[in-house]
Amino acid sequence: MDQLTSIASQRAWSRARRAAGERISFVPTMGALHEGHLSLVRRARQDAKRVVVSIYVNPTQFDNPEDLSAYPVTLAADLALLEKEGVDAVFLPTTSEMYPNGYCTFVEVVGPLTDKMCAIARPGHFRGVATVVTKLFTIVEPDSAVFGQKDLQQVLIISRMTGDLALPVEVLVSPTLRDPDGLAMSSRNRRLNPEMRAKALSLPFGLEQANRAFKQGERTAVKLEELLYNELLVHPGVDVDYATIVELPGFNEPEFANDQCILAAAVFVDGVRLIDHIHLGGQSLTVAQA
Ligand code: PAJ
Repeated sequence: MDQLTSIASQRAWSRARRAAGERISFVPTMGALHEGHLSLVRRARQDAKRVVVSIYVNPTQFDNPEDLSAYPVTLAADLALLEKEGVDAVFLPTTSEMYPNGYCTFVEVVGPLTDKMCAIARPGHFRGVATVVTKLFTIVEPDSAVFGQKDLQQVLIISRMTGDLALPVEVLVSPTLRDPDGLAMSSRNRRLNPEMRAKALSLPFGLEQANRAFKQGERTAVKLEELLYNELLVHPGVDVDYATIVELPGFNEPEFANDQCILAAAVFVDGVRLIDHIHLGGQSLTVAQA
């Protein structure tokens, strides 16, 4: 597995592979890798002969400096996992190259995708994501890139941006991986002690309660959202950032839900921010909670 730390070396690596007629699939990450990330690597492997993974904790997408400094870094373990997956190259850029002194260029997606949910709670977050992903695409020059459905708003924004800017990258979406107890895997889960984790399970549990009500005929969006709030708010230390029903693909907030809708939420569990969503009418979640 090649480790590349400069833009020039990654670009040269990619160009040599493409000159040899090899397809490249790319998985951008911020490290602290778990099985969810590895499932994206496997999806990339199905798509292309060569797989590149980047590990970079992108400072411009953190609206809160404490969140950035608390972000877990586990590089040696990450590299061992990627090596085992047969990844061809890992790109480990430096901030001095990604954001050189005087950096002042950003990519911003506007409109319904960025006027609600995580965009409200985390001002500038998606601008940072869109900017770093655009830059990574121009460095790695992949044929395809794989993103997790777990970060649904993120992948919709990236798909939109890639299409709008005619970037020559196929955006692939991979399903959310969950731990056996039902919690969506996330690098932030490392910060949950057992008590916090039990509280965090109210998120997938509440989503499933709402999904069940939807399947039984409830369509009023606020009522479905309320079912989720009711599960979340009984736990001291759980703060709800948002719980919102949006309709795909337009990302509007309907008064009445239908089977094109998702219920998405972000919560703080004793200060740790977690997100999750469920497709209403879709597959049920099994959650280990009373
Ligand atoms: P990070 O949070 O490290 O996630 C990297 C990729 O893994 C994202 O596409 C995310 O959706 C996916 N992922 C995370 N948890 C997952 C799970 N449980 N199941 C499936 N996929 C999962 O998202 C980012 O990094 C950054 O914003 C990035 C795109 C790298 C830009 O900096």
